[in-house]
Amino acid sequence: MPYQEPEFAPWDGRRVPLTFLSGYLGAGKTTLINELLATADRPIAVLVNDVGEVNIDARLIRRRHGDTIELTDGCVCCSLSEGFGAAIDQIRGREVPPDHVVVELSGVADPSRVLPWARSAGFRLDGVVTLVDVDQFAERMHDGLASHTMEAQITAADMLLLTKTQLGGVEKTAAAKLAIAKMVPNTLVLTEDTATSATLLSIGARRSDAMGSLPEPTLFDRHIVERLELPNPVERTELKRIIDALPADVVRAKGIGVDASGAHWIVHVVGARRMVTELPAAERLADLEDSALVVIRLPSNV
Ligand SMILES: Nc1nc2c(ncn2[C@@H]2O[C@H](COP(=O)(O)OP(=O)(O)O)[C@@H](O)[C@H]2O)c(=O)[nH]1
Ligand SMILES: [Mg+2]
Ligand SMILES: [Zn+2]
Repeated sequence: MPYQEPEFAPWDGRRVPLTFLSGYLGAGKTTLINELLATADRPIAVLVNDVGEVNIDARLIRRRHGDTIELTDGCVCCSLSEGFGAAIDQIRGREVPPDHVVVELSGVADPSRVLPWARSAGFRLDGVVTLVDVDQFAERMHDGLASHTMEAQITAADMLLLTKTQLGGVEKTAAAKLAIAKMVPNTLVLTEDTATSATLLSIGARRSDAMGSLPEPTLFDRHIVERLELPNPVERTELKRIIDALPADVVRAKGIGVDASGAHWIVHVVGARRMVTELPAAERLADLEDSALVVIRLPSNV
């Protein structure tokens, strides 16, 4: 059933600003949200969309931030529009609105396809912030599918944030800046050291205020999402061996493994960078009923 806009305006007509955080797989969206929340001095509701069936991001954010709603098992721009509508309804039903809503879009989402949600009754679009991982940028832009996705994300942005500039180094950062300036010469580009939560969350984008029509649910993106079961328990060295053996067409993988001593190991694969780090004991997930990796690949014949 298509989404039905409510007839009433909640909160005496006040509209809560909503920010979309976009950016390709592994760009640093969840990390940024955790940083924003750590310094936030006002109530922020967070919606996290993850393409895999295990929404690790939402679980990790919720550990620190109670007001987190997860949108799992599909990309909101392709297939999950009803889930998004339900989440928005849930917030709209509150007596006291949050000060701001931040939506982490999936790494394969085209933000322009979800913009109408930000103009739904009770909300207004503050802006689209797209993160660009300068360490991965050049390599991903050489792939037809990934570059198509990244271009859509960059073009839709009101503000761009370059991430991993230290990891990528001066040359990759400069090359990414140059390519982006050619693509979107009028869009403000920030780096981690120039961005603050105030700049990211008060863009005040001037776009049409009408709700507009939602696009038909279609598969915008053809990344392949798979689930790889992990042994349980699994030792750190074994996890490292498993991710090092992943094929080269894997652009992103993540998951949490638990070893025999009960330690939680979080796995991050972003392109060729493959990491296993220990989750602080305070952030362990009591509800971690299964340990699996979400593995995202590019189809080979694009
Ligand atoms: N060096 C570096 N690593 C980062 C930065 N931001 C994120 N990461 C790492 O990149 C990986 C993916 O980050 P995440 O926030 O999960 O990306 P998301 O998929 O866009 O939500 C994790 O291993 C992060 O620790 C950054 O600014 N610098
Ligand atoms: Mg994330
Ligand atoms: Zn999508």
